[in-house]
Amino acid sequence: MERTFAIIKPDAFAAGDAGKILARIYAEGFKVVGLKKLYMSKVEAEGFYYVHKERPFFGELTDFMSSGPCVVMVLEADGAIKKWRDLMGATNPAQAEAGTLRKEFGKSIGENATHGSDAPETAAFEIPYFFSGLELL
Ligand code: 3AN
Repeated sequence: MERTFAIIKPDAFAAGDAGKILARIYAEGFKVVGLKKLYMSKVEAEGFYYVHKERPFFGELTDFMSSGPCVVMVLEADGAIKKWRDLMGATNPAQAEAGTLRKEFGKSIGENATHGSDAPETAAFEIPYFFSGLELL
């Protein structure tokens, strides 16, 4: 079993799509090991996305992620990292395949409804950024 870190981003949460996204997560067979709503500060968003700090969209990305509440989760499944990224679809919703979450709920490359760890090392940083061990029992 593998764990990955996932976010229902502020755009999808504000649109009232969190329940529909969670229903898809369960339907696809993930175990939800951790889940909470939070309202990230700008500094917290900058820390989370520090690997992107040199990218031109870093300011826009961290403004957006701290623009409203989101839902952070730890999902468990066989091959959870790839399985969740497949369910999310391409970063740009316009290029995401039919049936993916970003196709259905994303608005743009920045406001794309969901986040998921892209590798085991990323998950190993992202999970403890938001969750303590006690929250994942
Ligand atoms: P992914 O989330 O699919 O791994 P990355 O790692 O390329 O995509 O980008 C990290 C986040 O930065 C994405 N979730 C996306 O919302 C945002 N992002 C990527 N490219 C752009 C862009 N050109 N303009 C605004 N935001 C972007």
